[in-house]
Amino acid sequence: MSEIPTDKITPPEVYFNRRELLRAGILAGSMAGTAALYRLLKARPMAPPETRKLAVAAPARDAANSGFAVDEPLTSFESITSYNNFYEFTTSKMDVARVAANFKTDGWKLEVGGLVKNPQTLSIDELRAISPPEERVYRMRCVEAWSMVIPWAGFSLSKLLEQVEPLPEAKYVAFETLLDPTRMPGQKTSVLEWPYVEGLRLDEARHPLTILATGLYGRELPPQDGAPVRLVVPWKYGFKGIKSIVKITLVADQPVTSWNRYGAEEYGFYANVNPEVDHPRWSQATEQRIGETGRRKTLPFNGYAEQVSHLYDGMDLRVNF
Ligand SMILES: Nc1nc2c(c(=O)[nH]1)N[C@H]1C(S)=C(S)[C@@H](COP(=O)(O)O)O[C@H]1N2
Ligand SMILES: [Mo]
Repeated sequence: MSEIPTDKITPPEVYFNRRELLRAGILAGSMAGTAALYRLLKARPMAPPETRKLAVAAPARDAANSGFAVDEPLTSFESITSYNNFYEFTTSKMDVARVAANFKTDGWKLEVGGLVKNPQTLSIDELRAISPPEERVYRMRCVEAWSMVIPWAGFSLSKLLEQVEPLPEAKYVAFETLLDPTRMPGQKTSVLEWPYVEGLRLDEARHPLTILATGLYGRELPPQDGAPVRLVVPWKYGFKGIKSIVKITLVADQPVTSWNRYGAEEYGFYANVNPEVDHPRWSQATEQRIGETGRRKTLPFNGYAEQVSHLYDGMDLRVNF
């Protein structure tokens, strides 16, 4: 916590929701309870705010109109970095930060190739040099029906694609996470097939809302959120946002994706947020915004319909879910 200015530290009762407080056996609002919670937080290894600060460009003036900044309260840094899905480390959300804490990303290389004119292998500094990190405040809706609002730092994937120049035969973009069970202990289990893979149609990948993020809350991504670089596609379920990417390949055919391979009836390739198409085992009509009590209505395309619905004109979204 030492590098966060004191005035930026959110009191825990603000970012832990009531259920978490009750589960911890602590009554919100009481002085004794608050003191006990501070002790609990000190005792458990918190999300590492030690990642370096990033220079993040202010959002464009028309940001709100184009969907680059959502006008809803931000989810706290602590919640974003302590409640995670990252099966390469553990399937236990509240433990990802601890298990991933020592994940080193020094010397990271991102390979971009396939059906392109200029294949490239980039360091993270070279990647950031393509376009300075911009702030993008997006809703994130997990398929499990919880959601957050996250201030990412990143840039439109389209800028990287322009640089490698896709060939006319390229129709999809395939993404791959690092495969290294010595550094990612969850890869010693077979909960998923490794490496984690994801994919987008080329026009989805080129949409200005689709970003490669290298930071959040003005700092480099911590390991648990996908350091050093992850995909963010705000109108799709969170699992499309593949973390710790080492490879991006332009391809002709729809690529295999991890969750679709795991269960095609439950997880489609498109995975656009859609309150009208339920998961076979639960409703997608509402969601739990982390840090709030009560539920919110889930919005078509996660609230980005104006920006993206045209990409799916003429498609049956119940078939192509
Ligand atoms: N490589 C990889 N990427 C992943 C996952 C994962 O397990 N492995 N989980 C996905 C899921 S299900 C979600 S909801 C988001 C969670 O991102 P967050 O932990 O930063 O909130 O990451 C996605 N990206
Ligand atoms: Mo998710």
